Amino acid sequence: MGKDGETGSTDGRLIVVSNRLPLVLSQASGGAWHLERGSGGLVTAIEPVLKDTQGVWIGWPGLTPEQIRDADEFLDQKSDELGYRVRGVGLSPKQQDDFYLGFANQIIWPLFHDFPTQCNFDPTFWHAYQEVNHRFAEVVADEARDGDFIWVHDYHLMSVAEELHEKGVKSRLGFFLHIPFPSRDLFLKLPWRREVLEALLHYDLIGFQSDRDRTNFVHCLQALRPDVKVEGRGRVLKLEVQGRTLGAGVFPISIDVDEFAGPARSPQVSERVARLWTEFPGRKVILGVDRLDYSKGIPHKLEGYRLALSRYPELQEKVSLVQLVVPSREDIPEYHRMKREIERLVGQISGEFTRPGWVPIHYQYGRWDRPELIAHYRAASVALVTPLKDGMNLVAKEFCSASLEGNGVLILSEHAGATAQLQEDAILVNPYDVEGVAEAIHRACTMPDRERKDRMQRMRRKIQNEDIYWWVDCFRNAANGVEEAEALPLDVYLPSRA
Ligand code: ADQ
Repeated sequence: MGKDGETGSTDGRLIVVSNRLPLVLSQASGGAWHLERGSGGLVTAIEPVLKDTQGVWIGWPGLTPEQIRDADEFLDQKSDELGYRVRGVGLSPKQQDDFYLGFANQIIWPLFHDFPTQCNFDPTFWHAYQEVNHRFAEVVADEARDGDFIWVHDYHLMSVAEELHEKGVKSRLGFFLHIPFPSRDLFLKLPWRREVLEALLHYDLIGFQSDRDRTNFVHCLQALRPDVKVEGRGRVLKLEVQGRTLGAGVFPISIDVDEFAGPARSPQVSERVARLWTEFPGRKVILGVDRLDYSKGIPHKLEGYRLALSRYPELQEKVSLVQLVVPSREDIPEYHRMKREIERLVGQISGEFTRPGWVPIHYQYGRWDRPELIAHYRAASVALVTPLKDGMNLVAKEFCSASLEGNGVLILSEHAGATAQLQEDAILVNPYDVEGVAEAIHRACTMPDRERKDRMQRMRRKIQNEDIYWWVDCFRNAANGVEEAEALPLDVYLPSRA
């Protein structure tokens, strides 16, 4: 369903399957269950379709199978209030370790983000992955009817369609990969490369964030399944697999623009923005917001900033970097090491450049609430979004949407999926090129006002036109074989254009 309530084009119900349910379940000491609804653009955009089709959302609410049995009745009651059904899948502590922290986050995540040396190819992780995908499929099969459309999300659940086919489920099946798909040479390092690729071919539609990812997927098919015929061009390619036809599409995910632009105008946020400007008098705020993850390239960014301050001394006392690092995957030792490395660099930069009355870097490890995040987006003159690799990167789009003054400059990694859409107007950098990042910081901080405004206006328009509602419609239409009314040229990023 479009944002303004236009009718979507599917017949049966929508069944969404994701590793996490978009809600947090907790139990008080007396045993009573409590539910907190999740937020975010994806939930906001999918909920109306779930309500409209009396759909179901299936996922792991952070509970064990025993706790799920206990919470089942409560979830059923809540389903009435939510307007769609929620079904929880329970995972034992061992499954949480081996499937989630193991296969998903120590194999697929690093490999698909180009960090093969971070991978721990422990075979027990693969067995847990299969077991958990099997368990998810059991719950989905229990819910599914023939006319339903089952939409599975992300790398945790690549084998669900295959499991469903083994159970004889006939509903149509879509899959969206939120993270990048790796190049052929990297994918071939996966000990279970054939199994994973074959599993994906069980979906009727496979969605990728960008043309880069889909091209990599097609190259992997050519290496491992040369019998698969690939036809067509544009948003959705046709794959012929032993008499079956499926689609491989490009659907760049986005945000609900009003969730950022609206609050950015509110008195609460406006007041906070004014205060931020007085806290940084006469200075430009350069903003970084990243989850703690090696794929986000935080140390590289800090090195680029350090070089900018020494190579362009006129920036000193005129800019401050505000870097928020959001805690994530704290159970994995590598993330602790990375945090120490970031804090060491922050300490060094502060020690090197701080002057009375000026601190070059304001580092925070924690979470901001929505108004605080939006106030920072709006107050910042420059956003430094420099992941080493990213499926999309929503921070880039959120910054543009909240940039009400319209004069923010986006410095964006060419390895983020968002680059395909924003390449004309962001300042693109290769995050591994520290000198290039330093130069981009200088360019952003000295860009004439007119140019900043023109670039930001075009990016805001693009994000508005291709928002999260557009994304949901695009995917569902493709799943229904509906051709785009207006075949828009696909945004493709090629470094030769930069
Ligand atoms: P992530 O790796 O989590 O997502 P990203 O797209 O940047 O990366 O999204 C981060 C989200 O966290 C943003 O929506 C942001 O607002 C939110 N966030 C950041 N700081 C916060 C804070 N302090 N408090 C609350 N929320 C905060 C994965 C892929 C990405 C892909 C998304 C969506 O890795 O490439 O863009 O999924 O498909």
